Amino acid sequence: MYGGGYIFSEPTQKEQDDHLDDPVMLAAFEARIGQGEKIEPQDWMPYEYRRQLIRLIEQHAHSEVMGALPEGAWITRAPGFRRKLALIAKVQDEIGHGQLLYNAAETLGKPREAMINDLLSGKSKYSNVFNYPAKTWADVTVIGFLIDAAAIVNQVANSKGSYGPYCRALERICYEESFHIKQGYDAFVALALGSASQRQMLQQALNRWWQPIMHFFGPADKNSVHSEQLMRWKVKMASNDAMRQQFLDSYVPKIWELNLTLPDPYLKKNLESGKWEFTEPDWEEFYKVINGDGPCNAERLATRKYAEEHGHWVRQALINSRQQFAIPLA
Ligand code: FAQ
Repeated sequence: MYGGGYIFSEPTQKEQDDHLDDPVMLAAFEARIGQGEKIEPQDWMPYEYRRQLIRLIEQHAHSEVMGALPEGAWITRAPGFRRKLALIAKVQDEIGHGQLLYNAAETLGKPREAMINDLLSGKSKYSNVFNYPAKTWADVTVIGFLIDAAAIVNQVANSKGSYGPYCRALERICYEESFHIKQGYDAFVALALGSASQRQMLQQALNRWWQPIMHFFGPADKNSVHSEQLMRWKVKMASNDAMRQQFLDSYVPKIWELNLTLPDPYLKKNLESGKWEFTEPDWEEFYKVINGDGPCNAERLATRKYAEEHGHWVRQALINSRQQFAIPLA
């Protein structure tokens, strides 16, 4: 266990009912959200708002930390010193994003130790995309360009949401992600304009990642469990389908202009509706992956557990030195 086996106790049913049954408090809360006010940690909030935010921010934090693993494995193999430096900086940033997001989730009352325990035990989810292997350098460029792009679509929208600490964390994350996407795009274009074998390697990586990227935005709206409530409370600022459409709109043309193809013969923009049409991705595969049975889930969790266990002495040394020299908490 991390941090001495801290177990987070969920509020009791009575505590939930006490809040949910208070229509005056709930109406005042919803009015504030309607007026575009930010909700801050000390403010009253319905149990379900708190619970949903913890779930979503925690999953997001885990995704950043787990998301560093596929690219992190390529630091020693990045082609050339410039790419290596950029990749090291990016991977470090992703871990920093995890830190910002764990801080935001902690403001809602769930301690970080409990979040890490839930990640390591498999109780908490993290993004589907990080359970696939980065087989070649081209996979790293697809992650750096298109996964970061997908993340930006989601995060820019949600940074305008209702919970202050999450929005502020997202704003800062978006600044850094906009650098990441530049380095990802640069590396992606370098392969696209490179030799025949570089183009082939890129095309194969694109084919491998397309479906996980389509899954990234979550199930179709009609099957989304949480969207309706999260959108009403302005935690999610657009639905899964709307974000997927926005991503397709912005990035498919950038892929096509490099004369690359996407592995979906039905992908096209319907000029009348203005909507992208595509083959429905395999949702069975999606649920398998997010429930722990994807190609790399076991490997990723084992790597994370190894880091937790072998990093214990570092955390302990930091705690000891803080106590010894009375270093204030940042
Ligand atoms: N992966 O009812 P909905 C990044 C689950 S950061 C795994 O539609 P919701 C940076 C969902 O949790 C990437 N699970 O869910 C980076 C729920 O399960 P639950 C992460 C998924 O919450 C780049 C169930 O399906 N970004 O990439 C996924 O309304 C490069 C039902 O679905 C965020 O976390 C999925 N893709 O909408 C790092 C942003 N989709 O909890 C390194 C914040 C759905 O009931 C390198 N999160 N599920 O057991 C969100 O905006 C939302 O949570 C969605 C899902 C949009 C992901």
